[in-house]
Amino acid sequence: MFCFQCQETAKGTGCDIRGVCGKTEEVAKLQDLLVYTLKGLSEVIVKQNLKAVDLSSENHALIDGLFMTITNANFDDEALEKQINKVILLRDWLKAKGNEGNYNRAAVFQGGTRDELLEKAASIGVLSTKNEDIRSLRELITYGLKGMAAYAHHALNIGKESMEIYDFIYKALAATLDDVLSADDLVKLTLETGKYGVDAMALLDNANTSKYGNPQITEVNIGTRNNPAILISGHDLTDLEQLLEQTRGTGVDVYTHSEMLPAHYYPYFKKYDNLAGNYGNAWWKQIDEFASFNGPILFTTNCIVPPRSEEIRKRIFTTGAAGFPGCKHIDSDENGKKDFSSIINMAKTLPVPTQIEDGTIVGGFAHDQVFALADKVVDAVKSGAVKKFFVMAGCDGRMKSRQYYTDFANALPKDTIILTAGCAKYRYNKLNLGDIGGIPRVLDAGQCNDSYSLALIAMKLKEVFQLDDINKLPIAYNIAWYEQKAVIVLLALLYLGVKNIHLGPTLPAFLSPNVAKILVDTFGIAGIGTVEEDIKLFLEQ
Ligand code: FSO
Ligand code: SF4
Repeated sequence: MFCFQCQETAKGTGCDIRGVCGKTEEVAKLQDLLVYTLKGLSEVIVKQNLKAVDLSSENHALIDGLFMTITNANFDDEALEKQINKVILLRDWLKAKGNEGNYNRAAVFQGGTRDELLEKAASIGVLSTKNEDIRSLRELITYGLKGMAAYAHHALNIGKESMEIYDFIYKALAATLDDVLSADDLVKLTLETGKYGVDAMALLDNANTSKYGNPQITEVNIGTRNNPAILISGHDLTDLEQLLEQTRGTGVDVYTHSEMLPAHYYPYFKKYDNLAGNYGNAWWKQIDEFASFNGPILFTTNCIVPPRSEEIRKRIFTTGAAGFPGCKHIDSDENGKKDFSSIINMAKTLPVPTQIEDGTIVGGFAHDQVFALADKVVDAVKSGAVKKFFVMAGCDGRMKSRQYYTDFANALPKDTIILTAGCAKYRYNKLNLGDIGGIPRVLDAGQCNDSYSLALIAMKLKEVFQLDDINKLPIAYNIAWYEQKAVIVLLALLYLGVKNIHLGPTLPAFLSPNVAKILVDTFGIAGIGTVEEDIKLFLEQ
């Protein structure tokens, strides 16, 4: 195996024996083969000039499959094998209907036994592209597409789709097989991926807000109540909605975990008095926090950490693109309905959650809410009460070096405001950094995809201050990344013209020196230094 798609990759270069995330060699190979099969399907669609609007099963298999290969989403070898075989069937069905073309191996290889699949996987992994710059760009695009697929998947669950996004994913995946394309061609495609990343985040924003309303400033309880409970993790709001409906009146509470926290900000969910609060912190702390939660846990997406004990494994359920061997997976029926009764029944038999924190945290500063406060924000900037905004969005992770973000937030001057989104927030959302004239110093817009809100806020400020360039705003970008959704967020920000983004705690291992240089020279991308140096640098910018 060889995988270097996330920030925690072994030795900062690549996992080659077993994933730091817990992915086994077998799962890593099946994931590689699934991506390869999707590339083959894409090539058939592109070469036959088919359009997403005339496809449906293929579109959904495409985004499901990509999502299943995101870091920490799906560790289930059987589910991955099933998806590979499904994609091969779809691919061959399209080939049989159209002209026999001159296809890449990815579009012609046949399935087989598990051993045959693994043998095939061994020859098509990341390292099979020998030129390191081409490899770097192909992977950068592929990872961006994985993030895009995750966002498109959530939007689809709410009934919103974009054929343009699907068409682009087919085009871009097929392009990663094309040996004729130069590094320059792939750089252009990388930037185009950012454009569709903006579109995917806009699609999901529209899906979320049209169904659940615009996020509002909300205080979320982080303590516990005295009822049996279910913890729901991941990003999918439709799963939360169904779980809340099914637990209503049963005496079972529901707590959000990690990236599900922002669900509390949506008006729609405020009617559920069984939505009790948020339990715990960012994904990687689940190792301890699931033990003290006591009740069942539902993963709607990543980030799953392999459970430490059989007792905890039995309490974990997965749905959608998430999966873990030995954990019950709950599929939807043909109408998208999921039956969560087994989780609810289990919750009733287990002890109530052990309280680990108390008090509240505040969030809900997505675009609409911030626009409503625009006058106050603009006055605060004009009067000098707010000197600078720091976009500190993205992900959290296990590395000790991420303490930097807590220290950075603590060390920021009191006349600065942090704009956050994603699970990165847990490094500073409980610090009590105070407020500036009633505006909290940490404004949480929501999940990682809600970085889109932060971009809209920046564009609104550019308009209000009548600037010709988004980079002239008093906004600095100090972003933490972990997995591939952060890659699409980054590409989207680059497409929107944001320069001088600092990315940490380490730069991606999949950037070759030449590709990294392009990002540095063209966009001013940089890593992080010490807190003191970086704050000085940012304040001088
Ligand atoms: Fe975090 Fe995990 Fe949301 Fe990611 S929980 S790390 S970027 O899945 O998607 O922010
Ligand atoms: Fe390693 Fe990250 Fe890949 Fe897991 S996802 S195998 S930790 S690089």
